[in-house]
Amino acid sequence: MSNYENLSIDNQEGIVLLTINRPKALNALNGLTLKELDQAFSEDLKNDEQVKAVIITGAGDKSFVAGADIKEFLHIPAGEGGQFAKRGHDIFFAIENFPKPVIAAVNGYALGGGCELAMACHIRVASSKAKFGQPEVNLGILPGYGGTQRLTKLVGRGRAMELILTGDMIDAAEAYRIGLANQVTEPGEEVAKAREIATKIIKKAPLAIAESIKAINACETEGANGYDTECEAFGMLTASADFQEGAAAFIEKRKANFKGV
Ligand code: DAK
Repeated sequence: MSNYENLSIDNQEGIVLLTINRPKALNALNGLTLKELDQAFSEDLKNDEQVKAVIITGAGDKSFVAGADIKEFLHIPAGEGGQFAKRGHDIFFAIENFPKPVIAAVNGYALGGGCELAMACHIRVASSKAKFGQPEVNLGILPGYGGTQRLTKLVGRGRAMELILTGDMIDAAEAYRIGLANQVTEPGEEVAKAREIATKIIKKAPLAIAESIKAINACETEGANGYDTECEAFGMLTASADFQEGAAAFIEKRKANFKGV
């Protein structure tokens, strides 16, 4: 595992708690933090067999991630913004397509790039103190890490239009009501709830989980036929040892012992 400056990684029984650790800047995503997220999701956590699930949260009790680091991205050379957006998209795709479950434990502000990071995760658990928003229009830009797409898919076109065009923040209860948050907890309990969900998921057959993530994501991938992806995945899984084990365990009325093959 790499040494990280702005991320802390704590693996407990296969569930990694990844904390974005820049509390003085409300955990804003600067270039180094993005680079470290890329390293974590494209290599370190992906290739580590001891890692079964990841929970992302923010350091401190005020903020998950208050956006991209405004002081830093102000200095992006004119004409290079599109390139920066593409690099950011690749990092967020690595999270969205991560083959093990990724859960956002949103402990406070999830604004701009922070809301986009939470949306790239597979599931979002929010503290009742959390606030979500895409305030980029206040700065003269638009969401640049996939927010126009993921928010629209999660909450629908009308609500995405309202949130992005007004730049308004919404609280956790409203995020839950519109489908942006999966669950809301008392403050301070969001990581425990995310851990409870992750614990449940990692008891299932790992290949079935990875293929489910892939097939669900295919629903929203341009050019992919999600039904074809589902058929292929189903074919592969019915040939897996874990399918034999799962079916045998059901018939023998015992717990399945999945091996991920
Ligand atoms: N960037 C940098 N520093 C930030 C920050 C941010 N996004 N958010 C907060 N901070 C810093 C503040 O500057 C302050 O630092 P000091 O002044 O103490 O040095 C410290 O964190 C504490 O913040 P506040 O004093 O403002 O705390 P409050 O409780 O008063 O207010 C707040 C909390 C979250 C309401 C406020 O901090 C705020 O409005 N923050 C900015 C929120 C925001 O607009 N976020 C969206 C940023 S736009 C790109 C792709 C995507 C993006 C950019 C580029 N490319 C492809 C190139 C994404 C853009 C965004 O996310």
